[in-house]
Amino acid sequence: LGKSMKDHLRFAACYWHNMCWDGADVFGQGTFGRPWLQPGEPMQRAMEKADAAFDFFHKLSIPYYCFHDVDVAPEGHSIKEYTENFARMTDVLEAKQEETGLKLLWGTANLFSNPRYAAGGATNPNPEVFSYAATQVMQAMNATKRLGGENYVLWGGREGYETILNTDLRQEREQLGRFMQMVVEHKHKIGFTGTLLIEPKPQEPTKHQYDYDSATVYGFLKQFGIEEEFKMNIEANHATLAGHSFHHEIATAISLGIFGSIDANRGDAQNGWDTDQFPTAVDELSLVMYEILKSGGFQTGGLNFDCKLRRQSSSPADLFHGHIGGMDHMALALKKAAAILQNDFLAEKVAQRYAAWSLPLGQSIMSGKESLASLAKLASTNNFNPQHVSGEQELLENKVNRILFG
Ligand code: ASO
Repeated sequence: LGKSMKDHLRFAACYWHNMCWDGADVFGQGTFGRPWLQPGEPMQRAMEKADAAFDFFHKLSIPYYCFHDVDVAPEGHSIKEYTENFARMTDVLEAKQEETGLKLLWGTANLFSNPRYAAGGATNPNPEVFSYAATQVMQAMNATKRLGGENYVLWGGREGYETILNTDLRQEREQLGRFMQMVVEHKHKIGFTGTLLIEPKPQEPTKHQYDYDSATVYGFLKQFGIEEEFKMNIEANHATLAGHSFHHEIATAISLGIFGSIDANRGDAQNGWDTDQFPTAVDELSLVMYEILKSGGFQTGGLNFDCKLRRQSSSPADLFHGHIGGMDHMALALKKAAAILQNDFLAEKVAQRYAAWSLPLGQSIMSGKESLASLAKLASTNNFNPQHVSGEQELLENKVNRILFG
């Protein structure tokens, strides 16, 4: 593998599902009753939450964590209060990181929970909402830089629309594009050396989300000339909601040169929405790890458990079981991926399949020397009668499955 297992498995736990969610869903109230989620003085509760969070992360021996601005600090009633609270909690996080040795995989801003974002943050018809969103992202980027964060994530939670009848698609895309350009400008202004990550997701929470999947996001980045500035944070469950497999989304992002990091969870076929279950599908995870290993492993990204307990499973001990199980499954997947890579019959078969493209005809086509007419002439002069190239799909699937399940 060229690296130790630990270097490949850059695990992170998230603040939001573990510390901020009480088990509430659209059909029922919270079931978890964590002390720091009870009513009380907001900053006091934020401090208790930070104590519990770092105690939990430390006991898990997980190397990284991730957070949104409003997971760690109370929003307050004004921008001033928001900024002060967040600055105070950034100090707290910094001290706790030093104490525990925990590192920040990425920070981000929540532009989707507050009612002001009901019609989007960057894509909102009101430029004042856009400006509020800009404030939050600037503060969260600054905090991420200060805390030594290795990446900054942008998930466009509410950047989408419910009906085209009241939506100016061109205007909203332009707004989102300008917003992302500002993020890039700010990154360079403050000298943040981490990676900017866009996280695609379709279907939810708005009926149509602009950042539908990897390929859509790539097209969007190209439109605004910022494709060199972003990589992607790919989530298993988001991939399946887009009608893809997790494997497909990772392989697509790698092939486009924009793979960055992972939100690990379980995207099983029965999911009707983003259920954020702990990852346990070893076969899918192995193929994902195979792609990542083959492409050289994680650079600044890692494996963030964007996972939550089921609401009937309120015991804090289950949080440990969920994460430990997730880490075990990922480690097993890494071993299986390494086994596929050793004597890499897949790479060999793929290379054989496309070998003709390195011969004179293939090279001449790809170097731009040919046209439709020149190829038509060549094909008829030489009386081309090409044979079908076998994909050997059954053979390869059986061989891979023997490693995964054998
Ligand atoms: C919560 C979402 C997750 C995303 C995070 C960042 O569940 O997919 O990574 O917010 O905004």
